[in-house]
Amino acid sequence: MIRGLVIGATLLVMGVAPAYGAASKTIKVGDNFYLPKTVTVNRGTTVTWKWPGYDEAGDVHDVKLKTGPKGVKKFQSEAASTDYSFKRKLTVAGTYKLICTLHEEMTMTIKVRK
Ligand SMILES: [Cu+2]
Repeated sequence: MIRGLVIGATLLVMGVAPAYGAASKTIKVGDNFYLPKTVTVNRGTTVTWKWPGYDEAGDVHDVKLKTGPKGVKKFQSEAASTDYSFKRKLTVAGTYKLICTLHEEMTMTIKVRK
């Protein structure tokens, strides 16, 4: 009886493991670049763009979805120079092209796996 409960509990934990291990990826926002510039993630990954802290504050940047997979709503962060972050959970597979609207050379690509 006890043994059965333990196995049941173990299966339950395994069953919820994917949600527990939900992926995340952080992108650094610099002058004038995103790092990394190209990244591949699993579907459902939460991507966080992180602006520098006060000590490393630079120019003002934002991040905007220029083109994405069909059906994905465009998004855009605030424009900020420091102590800011912006996150988006990417649930649709495909290629996401992002740009800083203040610096057209500042681009990045995210590929979301199927
Ligand atoms: Cu910028």
